Amino acid sequence: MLHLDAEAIRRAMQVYLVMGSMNTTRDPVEVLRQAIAGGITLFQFREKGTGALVGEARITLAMRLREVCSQHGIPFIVNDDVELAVAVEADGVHVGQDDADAALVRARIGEARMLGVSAHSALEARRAVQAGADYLGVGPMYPTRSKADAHAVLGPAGVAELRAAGIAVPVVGIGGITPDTTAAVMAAGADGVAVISAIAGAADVRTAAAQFAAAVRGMQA
Ligand code: 3NM
Repeated sequence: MLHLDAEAIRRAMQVYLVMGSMNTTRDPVEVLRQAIAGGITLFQFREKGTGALVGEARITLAMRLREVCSQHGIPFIVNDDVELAVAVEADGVHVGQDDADAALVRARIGEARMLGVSAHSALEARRAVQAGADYLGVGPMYPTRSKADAHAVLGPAGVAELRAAGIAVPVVGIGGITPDTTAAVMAAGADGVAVISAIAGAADVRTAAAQFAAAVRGMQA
C-alpha cells in the first residue's frame, strides 16, 4: 500500500482515470498500461452499471489492475466496495452520496487508506470532510454518457462554489471532461480531472492520457 500525505494526494488528483470493464472494448489491463504510459496519476476501479462483472471475474480483474498500478507506483482506488478494496489491498475507496456512509467507510478502512467522496454542493462537501474524506469528486462538469444516474450538470462553477465556501481539501472534477475543457475545470479551483470515456474510450489511450497531463500541467505554470 502507498502511504500518501496530503500533498501527494493532491498531486495524485491531476489525471485521475476511472474505468471498469464496461468502459472499453479492449482488455482493461492493456488500457490501464497505456494510460499509465501516457501520464495518468491515479486509477479508480469502477465496475458498476450495465454489463459490470460480478463474483470471481470482478475480483480477478481488480487484482490484475491493482498489480499494474503497484508496478508503476500509481494509487489504486476502488469505487463503492469496501470489502473488495480491503481484499486487494487498495490504496483507497471512493463513495458517492448514495453509497455507504463515508464515516463508516473511514472507520472500516482506517487512516492509512485514502477516502474519496462525491459531492455536489458545499453542504455535501462539508459533511464529507467532517466524515473524513481526503478528497472530493465534484460533477458532472459537463454532460456525460458514462453514468446513467448523474446529477444535473454543475459545470466548473460547481468547483468554484466549493472553493468560495472555504473547502480546501483536494478536489477532482468529473463528468464529460476532455483535454480541451481541462483548463476551465482547473481554473475553477480543481486539483485535477477525473475521466472515463475520453481516455478509456480513446482510439489512442496513451496519447489521450498525455493530452490530459499536458493540459493539467499547462495550468500549473
Ligand atoms: N461520476 P466521463 S460523472 C463516474 O458527476 C462519474 O459524480 C460523475 O465519465 C459525477 O468522463 C461520471 O466518460 C462519469 O464523462 C464520468
